[in-house]
Amino acid sequence: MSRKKDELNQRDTIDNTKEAPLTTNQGLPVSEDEFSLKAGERGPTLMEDFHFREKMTHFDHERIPERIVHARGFAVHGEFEVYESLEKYTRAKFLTEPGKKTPVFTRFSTVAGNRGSMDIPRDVRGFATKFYTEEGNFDLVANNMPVFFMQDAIKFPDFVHAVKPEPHNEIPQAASAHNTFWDWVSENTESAHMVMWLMSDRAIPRSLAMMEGFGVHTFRLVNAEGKSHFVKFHWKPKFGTHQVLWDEAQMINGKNIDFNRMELWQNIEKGIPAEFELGLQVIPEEDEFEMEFDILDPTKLWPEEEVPVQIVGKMTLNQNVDNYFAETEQVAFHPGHVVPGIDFSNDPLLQGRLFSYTDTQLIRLGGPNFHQIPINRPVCPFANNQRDGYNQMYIHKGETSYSNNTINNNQPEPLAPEKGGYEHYSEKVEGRKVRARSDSFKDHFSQAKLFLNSMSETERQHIYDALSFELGKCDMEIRENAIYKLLNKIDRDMTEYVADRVGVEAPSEVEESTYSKRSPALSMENTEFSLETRTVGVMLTPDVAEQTLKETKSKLEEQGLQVTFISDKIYKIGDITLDETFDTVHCVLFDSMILLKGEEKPPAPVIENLEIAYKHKKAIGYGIDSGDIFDMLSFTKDDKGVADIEKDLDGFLEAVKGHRVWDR
Ligand code: HDE
Repeated sequence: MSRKKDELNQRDTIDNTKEAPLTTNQGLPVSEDEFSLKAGERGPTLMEDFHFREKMTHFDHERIPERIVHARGFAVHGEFEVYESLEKYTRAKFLTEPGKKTPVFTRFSTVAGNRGSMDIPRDVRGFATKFYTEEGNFDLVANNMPVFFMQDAIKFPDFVHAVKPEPHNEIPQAASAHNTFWDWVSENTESAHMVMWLMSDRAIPRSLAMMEGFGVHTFRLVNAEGKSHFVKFHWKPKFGTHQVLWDEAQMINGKNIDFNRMELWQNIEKGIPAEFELGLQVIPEEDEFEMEFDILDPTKLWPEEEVPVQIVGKMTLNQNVDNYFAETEQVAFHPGHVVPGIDFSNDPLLQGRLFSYTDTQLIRLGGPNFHQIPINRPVCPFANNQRDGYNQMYIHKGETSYSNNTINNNQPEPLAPEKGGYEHYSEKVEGRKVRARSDSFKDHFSQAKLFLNSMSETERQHIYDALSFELGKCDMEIRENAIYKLLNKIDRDMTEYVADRVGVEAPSEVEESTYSKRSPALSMENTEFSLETRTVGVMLTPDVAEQTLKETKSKLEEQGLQVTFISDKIYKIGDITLDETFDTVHCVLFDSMILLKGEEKPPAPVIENLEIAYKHKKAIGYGIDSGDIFDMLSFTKDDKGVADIEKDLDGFLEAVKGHRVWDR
């Protein structure tokens, strides 16, 4: 168990699984909880019923405002360990003491949808981690995309208003496929690079454990000698970075709105953690101006081929929460929660975030003491002269709440930097007060093109299709603007394709970016591939032999696959009870499908499930006696990624491991 979870369990839980009398909040045992106090059996309820009043009042106040962005989230406890000391870069203790396990809490989220929206809209994913270090909390408040929509925080409210459901009718939920989003990005072309990411398969992740994480901004690491390096933070998932198809995502959202969160929850309950390695891209301070873009610009990434990602540690997420509201909903992240040895850059987006996050908690969590909520509390001691306020949970002892004082020997007292006190990096800054943006931020299109250049053929096609879907949902004027002002500045081929699909005449002038570099690391096809946590839905007829089922299951499970037996109703074959029916699951919820059939005709949904799995490029396996099913299907046994699991199990497994059979 992670130490934070240990601490929560020791100090802050009420265990309702243990036998205990039902009481009011004042501790008074209650003798009746089903009938309110009335004047006569059929008479009015009495004001004096304090139990009814308390129960109802508490219920009436159960909700807090959801996050303005990242409302839908799912969080997990775990731990982080650095591989080797990073003392050459930073004095942060959790990054310089290999062997030390730092408790962490990671919240994954979608951005635009509300708390009850679906798990796989086309959207950015939040990936926020709180490290409970001995020097205080460090929050790495990251996303699964390495750049952002704008270069200056002052535009964030405009952008969020544009992407959220439209204000007059609250439509659409959790989607960027509407007029106001496309209007905004067309008029604010600094978003071009991020729009490419949003239209890519990164926006529809197969699993929360199959996403990269990026700190987006340039931060600083400062070592004990005071030397500073610029740094970008990365998370690299052990299982690789993988997606679902857009058509599949739309079906999953209907069949199981909780698809991503349920998978993570269930895997952790089964003892399969989600693992991510921490990576750093580092640029020494003296090389600040060596890149072909401004490293303070949050719409630019540092190509990994130019600035390699050094893998420095591992995060293991292995414990589910005990209570969603207390932990996942009340956790408060802030990019300004840093520890000695980690500092900021002047990225104007980061600078604005440093204000916004505390401000938002004040309304969301109801006052300035949200750091005292168990999930937000540091695991190290904390003391200062801040007092009182809503929801004060501590009894501060002593007469002084000010410094300097003599009465209390001036305690608590600042600590010198050599002893661990935080010291801001003493960067030299000068300039006139201006509302302006540096010329070095003006190139909006080169990296949008870099991203497109780096895609595989399939990934590029998916971007074209996503654009055709999204713009197809907009009014004609908006489509034209997006094509003329945004797409045409990035890539001509993309512009012509999308213009044709959405009924817009392609611009006569070719204005595409001529940027020709590629960064292979940006393609999801150059990532890890693993069978671990992959799922297979095995469809059955009742006359399949028990032995066949057992053997198939154990062969697949040996490889790390998770097997679900499906048929038209729940029945037993020998001592095996089937897991699911076609009423409860569908092929879109699995990575691969197998048909095991005897003499009996398979249930009708088998054909639909096989056809859709094939369309979604999934591995398809069939057992002995299942060969005649192909007479009823639009594809054949010889198609790619279709395998007889008796004779060619390896072929089937290879197709599952490859994630999808793109060249089918
Ligand atoms: Fe956030 N963002 N953001 N953001 N953000 C919030 O804080 C904001 C940005 C990110 O699981 C809010 O507590 C501004 C970039 C994550 O609780 C709010 C700007 C990145 C989460 C806020 C940005 C992020 C948030 C809403 C532009 C990637 C969810 C609730 C200047 C590096 C954290 C809250 C969680 C949440 C403001 C841009 C990541 C309103 C003003 C860039 C993962 O404070």
